[in-house]
Amino acid sequence: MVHLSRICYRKYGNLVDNLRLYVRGGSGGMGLPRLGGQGGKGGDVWMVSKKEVTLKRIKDKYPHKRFIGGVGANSSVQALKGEKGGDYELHVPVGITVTNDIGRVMGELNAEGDRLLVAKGGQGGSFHSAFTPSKGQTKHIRLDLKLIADVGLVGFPNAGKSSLLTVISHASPQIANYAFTTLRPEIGKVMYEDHKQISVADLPGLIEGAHLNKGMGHKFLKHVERTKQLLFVVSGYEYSNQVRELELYKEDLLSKPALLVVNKMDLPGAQHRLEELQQQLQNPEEFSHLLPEDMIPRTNLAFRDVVPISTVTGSGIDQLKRCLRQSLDKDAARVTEALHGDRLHGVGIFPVPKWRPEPSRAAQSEPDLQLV
Ligand SMILES: Nc1nc2c(ncn2[C@@H]2O[C@H](COP(=O)(O)OP(=O)(O)OP(=O)(O)O)[C@@H](O)[C@H]2O)c(=O)[nH]1
Ligand SMILES: [Mg+2]
Repeated sequence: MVHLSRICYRKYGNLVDNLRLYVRGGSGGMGLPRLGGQGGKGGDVWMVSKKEVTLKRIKDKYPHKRFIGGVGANSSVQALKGEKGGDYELHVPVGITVTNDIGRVMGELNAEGDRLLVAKGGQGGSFHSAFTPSKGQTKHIRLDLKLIADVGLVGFPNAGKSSLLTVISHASPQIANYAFTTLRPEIGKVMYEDHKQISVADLPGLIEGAHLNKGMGHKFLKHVERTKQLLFVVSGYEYSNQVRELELYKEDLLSKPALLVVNKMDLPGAQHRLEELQQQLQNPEEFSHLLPEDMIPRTNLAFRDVVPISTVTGSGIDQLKRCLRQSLDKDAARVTEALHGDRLHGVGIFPVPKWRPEPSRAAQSEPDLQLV
């Protein structure tokens, strides 16, 4: 059994990032023509966000994925106005976009306890409808997770992204010496001594032409969009091609904080490659002649840290975990301070700002390179 579940995990990955559901409001109750009685309204279907819920849990718990509001009570001699049918409340994760069948966004659930009405119950039968009740709304809706992980692994096939996830977390993605071993995102949790966790998404390899949908192309890039920070994994000098691919797809992606990991430091010649890479990062224009004109990144991406590692010997792994944590904590503090500032503005207090937004990467002339 354990073996079987492991096979399923391997094949399908552990992430459910979207779910399609059938929702229907309850039908209204029958009216009572003889006494002019009105049937009860059908129950509505609501999505309510809760922190502890995941899409995977919904999928496992409700394999039928059908959610229907209660039927309104018929009008009777004892109760001329029939009782309303019960509302159905489905608990969904925080950070969800809900779209209908034709792709129109119905709403977003961004904070614990947010509620969204997705299917209204039908009206009870009454004088106006010749005492015939109406049916509830019927819809297929789609739930999409807005953010799949704190950190997304970006790198060419075979760079060692899945190997890295295996050594920093308990996840066990498939590892093999051929391209495109990973076809779906796999999420691993990195644990820290203070019990804080950060989530890291192992993504399919990125190849040249991904912005034109080559390889896993757009599927890959969509996942990258839904992570807070990027961790580039290279085993040579290929980072600039990847930067260019992201840039060609959506320039905004490069405004995410990024770190660089140089993997396979156990292999012969790795130290020499690392030194060259450092020079390239410090003076990218000196190396631009090595790339075709259309593959030279226009944005000078400044990595917050550059960490040499080996997933085989374990060297540099603890450093990397520290850097990831620091980088996420830094941004979390920035967001909290910004929110705090906004709230004070709301009540008419204007604090002197203690932080300035980071200048855009394109505007930075010197890369903020720090080798650890
Ligand atoms: N020598 C050495 N080999 C490594 C290291 N890390 C990974 N590898 C090997 O590199 C190969 C590819 O590793 P994966 O982790 O599957 O690479 P990936 O980036 O996930 O590849 P895709 O899923 O195809 O994109 C495997 O044969 C690994 O054993 C390392 O630090 N040193
Ligand atoms: Mg992989």
